[in-house]
Amino acid sequence: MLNIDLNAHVRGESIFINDIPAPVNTVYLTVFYSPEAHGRIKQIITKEAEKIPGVKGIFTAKDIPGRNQVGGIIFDEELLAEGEVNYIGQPVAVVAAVSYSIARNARDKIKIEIEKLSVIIDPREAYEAGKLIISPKVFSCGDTGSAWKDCDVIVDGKAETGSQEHIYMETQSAVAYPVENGGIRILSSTQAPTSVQRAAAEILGIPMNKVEVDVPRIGGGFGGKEDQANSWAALAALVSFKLKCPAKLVLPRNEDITVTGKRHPYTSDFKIGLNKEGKILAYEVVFYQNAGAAADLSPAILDRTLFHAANCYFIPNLKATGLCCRTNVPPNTAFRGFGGPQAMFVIEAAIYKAAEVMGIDPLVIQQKNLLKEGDQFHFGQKAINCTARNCWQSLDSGFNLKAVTNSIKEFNIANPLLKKGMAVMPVCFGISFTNTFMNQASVLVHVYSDGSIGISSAAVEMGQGINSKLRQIASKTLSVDIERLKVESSNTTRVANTSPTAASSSTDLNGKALIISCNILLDRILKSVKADLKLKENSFLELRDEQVLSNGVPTGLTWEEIIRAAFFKRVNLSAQAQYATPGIYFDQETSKGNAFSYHVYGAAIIEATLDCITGIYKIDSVKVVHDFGKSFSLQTDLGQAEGGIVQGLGWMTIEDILYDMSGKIITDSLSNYKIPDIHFVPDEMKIIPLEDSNNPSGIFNSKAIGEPPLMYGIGAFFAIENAMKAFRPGMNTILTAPLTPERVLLALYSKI
Ligand code: MTE
Ligand code: LUZ
Ligand code: MOS
Repeated sequence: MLNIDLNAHVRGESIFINDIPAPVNTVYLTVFYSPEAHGRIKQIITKEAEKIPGVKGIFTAKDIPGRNQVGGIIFDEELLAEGEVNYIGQPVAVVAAVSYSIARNARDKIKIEIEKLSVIIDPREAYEAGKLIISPKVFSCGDTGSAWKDCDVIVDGKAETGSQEHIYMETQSAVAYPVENGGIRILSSTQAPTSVQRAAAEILGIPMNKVEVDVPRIGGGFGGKEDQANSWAALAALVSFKLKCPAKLVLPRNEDITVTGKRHPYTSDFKIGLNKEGKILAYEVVFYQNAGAAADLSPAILDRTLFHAANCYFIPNLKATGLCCRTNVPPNTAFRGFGGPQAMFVIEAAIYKAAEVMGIDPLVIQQKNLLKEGDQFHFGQKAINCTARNCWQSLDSGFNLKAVTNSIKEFNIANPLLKKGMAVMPVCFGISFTNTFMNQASVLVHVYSDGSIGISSAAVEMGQGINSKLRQIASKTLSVDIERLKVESSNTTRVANTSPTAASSSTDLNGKALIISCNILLDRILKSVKADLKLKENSFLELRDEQVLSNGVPTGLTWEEIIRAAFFKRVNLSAQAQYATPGIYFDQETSKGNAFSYHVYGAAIIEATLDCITGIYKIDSVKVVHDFGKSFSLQTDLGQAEGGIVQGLGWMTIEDILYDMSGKIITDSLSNYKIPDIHFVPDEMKIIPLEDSNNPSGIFNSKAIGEPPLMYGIGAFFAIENAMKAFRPGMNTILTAPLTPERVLLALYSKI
C-alpha cells in the first residue's frame, strides 16, 4: 500500500504552511529572543524598531489579553518573558511588519537590558542547586537493598546520552486569521491541534470554541511539535487578534535549531548485580534528566524513562529514580521514544560493563535475562503475548549470531587498522500514552450522496502514513473501494478534544474510532436496505466489495445505489465515534498498573567498521527481526522502521548538540550539527517481520510502529565500542553517547 501523499510530495505539490498564499494584508512575524541564558529583564526598548517603515506593531508580555502561559503540564512557561529570562532564545517580543526582512531589520533595533544571573546547563549541577521541576520519582519492585548480598558480581558506573535536534523538514510554522465576532482561525504545523487551540484561547482570553485550528499535514514532527508548536501558533494568534489581520510566522532553520527544545540529554548512575551465570538479580539507576528551562513534557518523558528502565529484561529487584532537572537551555521536549531510549541505553551500558567485568560476551547476559510470557514488569504489568525471546531466536536463526561473531573475529585478525564490531540490541516498548486519559481519539465520517466518503480524525499526518492507514481501515471495514475515501485535514471544529498524534498510537486510537463509526454507518444503511427489500428480520445482509449480499447471495444492489436510496429516505449518513483504550490504568501514587495496551518487541544485529587511524566508522548493517503483529501496511511500516533506525543511529553516533558555558548553542546549523545522510545509511538494512505474531489489541492484529525501531540504533554504540576494543583491548570503556569520531579517536590514543 503506497502512501497517498507520495506523488505530491515527490513533485513538490503538497501544501505546507509556508506554501499557502497569504492575503495581501498579511503581516509577517519575527521573534525577538533573550540573548542571555538567565537574568532579570530591566528594560525592553522598542522605540527605534517601531520607527522603521513597514513595521505594524511590536508586542511584549504586557500586550497579552489573556494569560501569559503556555506550560502544558506545569504552568511555568510564559509565552513572552516578563520578569526573568531563563534560556537563550526565549521569546521576549514579537515584531509584525509587511515583510519578513523589514520585521528582521526592526528586530535588530530592539534593545534589552538584562541583569545577569548564574547559568546552569548541567543537570547534576541543577540537582545540587535544588532546581528540580517536580519531586524525585521512583519506580521499584522487589528489594534491591537485600538483593545485593546474593549477587556474585556487582558493577556500577555512569552512562550519558546526548541531546538530539528533530530536524523536521518543515520548521515551526503558523498562520492566524481573525474571524467574525472576535474569533480566530489558525493553521499550525502541530502534532496537537487541541493543545494549540487551548494555548491560543488562554493567551487571547477567549473560550476554546472561538479558536479553530486546522492542520492539513505537517512536514515531520518527531515529537518536536507535540507541545512546542503551541508558542508559535499563539504568537501568530496574538498578533492577528491585535492587528485584526492575518499573521504568519515561519521560523528560519537556524532559529528553529537555536530556540526550540530537543531530546533530553540524560546523565545516569547505575548499579547492577548478577549471579555467576549472568542472571540479573538487582538493578538501581538514577536518571538526571536535563529538562531545560521549563517543564514542557519533561515529567511525562521522565515517566516513560522509568517505565523502560529494564528494557526487555526481567529484573526481580529494581529501583529507578528520576530527577527532572531545571537548567538554562531551551525546554527539552518529546522526541521519538519519549525518554524510553535514554533508559534503554543505561541498562544496555550496565550489561555491557558487567559482561566486561565477568569476561563474557554481553549477548550471554542479554539473552539469559529476556522477558518471558507472564513475567512482571517492575511497574506491575504482566508481559502478555511477550515475543522478546521469539524475536531473539528468529534473529539468531535468520542471521546466525555465531557466524556474524566469527566473521568479525576473522576480519579483525586479518586487518590491523580496520576493525569491525557488532552488538545485538533487543527492544521492548510500551504502547499507550502513560497518562491514561490521553488514550482516546474520535473521528467524524461523512458519506456523501454519490457514495464518496470523507474522514476527519484526531490524527495529524506527519509523514508516518496515518492518512493512508485510515483509508485502508475504512475501506476494509465498509468493504468499499479505497479510492472513495478521502482523509480531511485535522480540524478542531470537526473533531474536538484530541490528544496529540504521538506515542505511536494514532493508528490504534483513531483506527478503532474509525471502525466504530464505519460500523454505525453500515448498520444504519443496511437496516434501511433491509426495510426496502422487505427482508425477514433474521436474514443477514452484508456489503462485500461494494455489493450487497443477502445471506451470502448477491442482491444486485451496489454501494452507490444504497447510499442514494438511504439519502432519499433521510438516513443519517454521518457518524461520529470516540474510542478509549480499555483496560489500562496507572496509579501515580504507587507507580503500579497496567499502563500499556501492549508492548512492541524486536531485536537487531548492528555491525560497524572502524578506521582506527581516523576514528571514522561506517555502520555496515542493521539486521532486525521486528514484531509488527500482523502488519496491514507493510511498506509503510518498513519505512517507519528504517527511518526510526537511522534516527537512532544518528543519535548514538554523529549527532552532537553542544552548548557553551553561557548557555549558547554552538551547533546551530546543519553544517555543524550532522544528521545521517544517505551516505551514512547502512548499506544493508534488513527487517524481517516476526512470524506468527498476533495482537488482539491492535488494528487487524497489527502493532504500533512509529517509535520502537529507533531504539535498535542503540546497538551501534556498542558495535563501535567493540570495534575500538578490538584495536585497543585495554581501553577504558566509554559509556557516553554520542560516540562521535572525535570521541573515538581520543579514546583510541589517550594516554591511559
Ligand atoms: N514518521 C515521519 N515520517 N515523520 C514524523 O514526524 N514521527 C514519529 C513517528 N514516525 C514521525 C514519523 C513519532 S515521534 C511518532 S510518536 C509517530 O510517528 C506518530 O505517529 P503514529 O502515532 O501514527 O505512529
Ligand atoms: N506523549 C505523552 C508521548 O504525552 N505521553 C506519552 O506517554 C508519550 N509517549 C510517547 C510519545 N509521546
Ligand atoms: Mo512522538 S515523540 O510521540 O511525537
